[in-house]
Amino acid sequence: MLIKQRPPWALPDSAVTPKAIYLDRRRFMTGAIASAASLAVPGLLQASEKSPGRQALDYRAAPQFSTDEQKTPVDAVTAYNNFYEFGTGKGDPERYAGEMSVDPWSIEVEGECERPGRYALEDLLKPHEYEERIYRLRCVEAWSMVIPWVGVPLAAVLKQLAPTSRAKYVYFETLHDPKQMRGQRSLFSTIEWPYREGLRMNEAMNELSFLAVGLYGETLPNQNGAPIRLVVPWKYGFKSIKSIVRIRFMEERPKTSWEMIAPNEYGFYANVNPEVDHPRWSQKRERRLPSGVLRPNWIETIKFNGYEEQVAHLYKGMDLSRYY
Ligand SMILES: Nc1nc2c(c(=O)[nH]1)N[C@H]1C(S)=C(S)[C@@H](COP(=O)(O)O)O[C@H]1N2
Ligand SMILES: [Mo]
Repeated sequence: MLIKQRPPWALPDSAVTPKAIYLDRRRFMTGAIASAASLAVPGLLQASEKSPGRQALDYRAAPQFSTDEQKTPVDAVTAYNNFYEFGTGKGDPERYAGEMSVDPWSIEVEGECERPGRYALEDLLKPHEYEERIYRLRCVEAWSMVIPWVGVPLAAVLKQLAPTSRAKYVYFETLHDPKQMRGQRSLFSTIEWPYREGLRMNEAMNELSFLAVGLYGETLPNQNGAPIRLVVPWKYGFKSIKSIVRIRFMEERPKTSWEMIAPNEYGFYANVNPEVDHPRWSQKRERRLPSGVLRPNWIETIKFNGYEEQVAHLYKGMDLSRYY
């Protein structure tokens, strides 16, 4: 296990969550009166109503990975999405991701590791305790959210697979199944399926890298990448690949989807950086959702999305305007 020190930006969960919800969450965690708790907690009830198939998860809060910023309401988190497998409109994933079946689910593990093979998702997750982490998510399109994820540290899962010393990168793929994913049947898609992403090994092992299986205390809605997706909070959202079916340890840097489409616009690193503009728009500011025409809610973008202290050391000596 990593030994965690409380970083200075940490706040206890009780400071960012209304007290009634906080108290009820404690009851949830001890497994007591789950149904009574959901009646008493409007936030959770709302989440269940949105996606009737969602299950409550057992997890412990990880307050050292929290923020005092306001969480984005669950309605926005689950209705304004990027998941091109179901279409390019922000509402398409909520509308169509229900056409994907996520149970049973397995992940193929391959490449430079000592325990390759096909793992049922439950088996991969069994050794780990779920935790909640409230992270900012900053899309390259200049909007952002604050999302309470539930899941496990990526490092813990990768260590269990025993990468060899030749593993310098880890690569991920999303499900490719045009029968279930209507966006993959589209003739106009720019993405060469499956959706692909990757991290350098030391980025993947960083304490912030996370595999989410839930949000707002319940299993992930399909549109957010059920049953398991990556969350890399200091990078643009496209790195946080959804509905993962393959993990490959590699010696060479993998080809990743957005870099394949437009390498001059989307780099492999994709670290949030207000000093490096996208060729077609500024990255200095972002719309914090919910945002509307009358209240666009523009805020300043922060380098590494505010996680500089945890990750800046990974890029020492690198020219971030070249390795964007
Ligand atoms: N497989 C897959 N993963 C994906 C995407 C996608 O289109 N397909 N979009 C990415 C982008 S651009 C963003 S901003 C985030 C959005 O995550 P959310 O919808 O849960 O907010 O998912 C990322 N993961
Ligand atoms: Mo994005």
